[in-house]
Amino acid sequence: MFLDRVGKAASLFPGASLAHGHSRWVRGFWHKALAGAVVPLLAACGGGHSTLSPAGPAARDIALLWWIMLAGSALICVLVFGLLVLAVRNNGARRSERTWIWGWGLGFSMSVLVVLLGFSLWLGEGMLARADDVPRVQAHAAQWEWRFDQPGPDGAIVQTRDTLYVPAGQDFDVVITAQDVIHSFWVPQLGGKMDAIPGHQNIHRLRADQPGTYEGLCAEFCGTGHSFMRFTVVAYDPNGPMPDMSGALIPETRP
Ligand SMILES: [Cu+2]
Repeated sequence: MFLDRVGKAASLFPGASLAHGHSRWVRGFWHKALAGAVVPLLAACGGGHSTLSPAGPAARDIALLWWIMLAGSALICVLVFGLLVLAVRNNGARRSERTWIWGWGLGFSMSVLVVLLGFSLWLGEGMLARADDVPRVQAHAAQWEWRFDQPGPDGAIVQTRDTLYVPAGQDFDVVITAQDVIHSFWVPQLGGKMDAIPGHQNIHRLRADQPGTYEGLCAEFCGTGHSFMRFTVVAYDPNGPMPDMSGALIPETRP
C-alpha cells in the first residue's frame, strides 16, 4: 500500500524534475541575494564621506593600504577556511605539527601581517608633516562647530565657520586644536583623521588634487551635538579668483 502510494507520487512528481526545479530555485535565490547585498555595499563605496574615492595623495595612500589589507586578510581567510575543510575531511588523520602549526598557522599568517604592518608604517611616515614652507591654516574645534583661520581675498587672515578654503593642487598643513573636549578632524577624500586636543596642536598635511568641495566631519564622539559637527573644504583654483567667503565669515572677524 505504502509502496503503491510512493509509486504514484513518484509518477506525479518525478525525482529528476523535482531536484532540477529545486536547484534552479536555490540558484535564483542566491543570485538575487548576492545582487541585493552587492548593490548597497558598492553604493556605499562612493560619495563625499568615502575613503575609497580619494582626491589627494594622503587619501590615495590610505585607499591603497585598505585594498592591500583587504587582499591580505582575504588570503588568511582562505587559508583558515581551507584548513577547516581539510580538518573535517581528514578527521583523525595525523598531520605534521611542524607544517601545519608552525608553517601555515604561524609562519604564513605572521609573514602576511608583518608585510602589511611594514607597508602601513612606510605609508604613514610619508604622510607626516615636515618642517618646510608649506602654507598653514588653522582649525579650532569646539562643541559643536569648526572655526578655520586662512588667508582671505586680500591675503589677510580671516576666520570662517564650518568651511575651510584652501588652494587646490598644492600641499597645506592644518594646525588642529580644540577648545573644550577632544574632537577629530577628518576629510575622508583628502586624508586620515587627526585628533583636535585642548591645549595641544596637531599638524596634518593634506592636498586636494583638483578644485572642488570636500566634505569633512568630527570623527570623535564629543557630546550630544557630535553628529552635526560637519564642515566643508573648498579647494579653489590658485590661478583663478578667490571664492566668495562671505557666507562663512565669522562676523566679529577683523581681517
Ligand atoms: Cu565630535
